[in-house]
Amino acid sequence: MKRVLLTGAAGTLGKAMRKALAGWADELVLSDIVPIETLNKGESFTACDLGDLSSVIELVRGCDGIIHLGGQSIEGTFDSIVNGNLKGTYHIYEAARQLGVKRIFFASSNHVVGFHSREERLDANSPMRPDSLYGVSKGFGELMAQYYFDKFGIESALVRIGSCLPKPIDRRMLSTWLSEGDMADLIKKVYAVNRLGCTVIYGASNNPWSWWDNRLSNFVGWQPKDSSETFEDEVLKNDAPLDDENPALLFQGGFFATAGHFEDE
Ligand code: NAI
Ligand code: 15L
Repeated sequence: MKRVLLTGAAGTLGKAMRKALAGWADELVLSDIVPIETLNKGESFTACDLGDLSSVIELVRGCDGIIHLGGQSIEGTFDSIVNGNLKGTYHIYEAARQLGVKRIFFASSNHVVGFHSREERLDANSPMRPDSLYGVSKGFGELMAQYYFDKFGIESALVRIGSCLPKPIDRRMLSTWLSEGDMADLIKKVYAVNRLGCTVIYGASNNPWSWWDNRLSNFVGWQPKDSSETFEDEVLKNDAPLDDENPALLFQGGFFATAGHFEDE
C-alpha cells in the first residue's frame, strides 16, 4: 500500500493500529478531530471533522485506501451520532467516489446485531437487529457501503468488530474479544485479497464461545490466531457474573441492549 488514510487515529483502536501497522504502508495518513502531536516514521497528520464534506475530500485526496475508524463509538443522543457516523460515513464514501479510492475498511460494530439472543449463531446473512442508536448508525454505514459498491464498484469490508482491546475484561468478551494483532492482520488481508466485494466480516478472535460464523468471508483468507480462552480463568475470577435476571445477559450486545435511551434536549 502506498498512502492509506486512518480516520479516528487518536482513538483507542487508532492508537493500537498505528503501532500494529507500522511499516505496512508507505504513508499512513492519520486523521482525527483531536490533534495528534507525536508522529512516527511514515506517518502524517491532518485534523478533520468527518462532518464536513469539503474537508473530508481534501483529506482523502491522494490516498489509495481508507481504514475508517472515526466517529462516535458508543451510545449517545441522536445528534451526537449524526455528525461523525451518519454524515461522516457518507462523506468518506462520497470522497472515495469523487477521488477514485477503490477499497474501504469500515469499522462497523457487533451492535448492528446486538439484539439477537445469545442462543443464536449469526453469519453475514443474519438480519440486522441494532441494540442502540449507535448500532443503527453502523447499520446505516453498512448500507451506505453496499450502495457505493453496487453503483460505483467501491469495495468494502464491513467489519462488525466485537470488543477490541489488549485482553478480554468481562465474561461477555470471552465471546466477543478481538485481539489487536488479529485486527491488524484482518486489515492487511482486506487490502491483499484480489476481489473483496462488499463483505460482512465478524471481527472476533478465535474464541471458543463465539456467536459468529465467518464462513461466508473465508475467501478473504483471515485466520485469527488469538483466543479469549487464554484469559478465561482471569476473567472468571475478576468479573462477577451478572444476576441471572439481568436482561443484558439475553442479548449479544449486552448492556447496549438494555441501557437507557438518550434523548436530545
Ligand atoms: P474511540 O472513541 O476511542 O475513537 C474514535 C475516534 O473518532 C476518536 O478519536 C474521536 O475523536 C474520533 N471522532 C469522533 N467524531 C469525529 C468526527 N466528527 N470527526 C473526526 N473524528 C471524530 O473508539 P475506538 O474504540 O477506537 O473505535 C474505533 C472504531 O471502531 C469506532 O468507529 C467504533 O465504533 C468501532 N468499534 C470499536 C470497537 C472496540 O472494541 N473498540 C468495537 C466495535 C466497533
Ligand atoms: C463497540 O461497538 C464499542 O465501540 C466498544 O466501546 C465496545 O463497547 C464494544 O462495542 C463491545 O461491544 O464490547
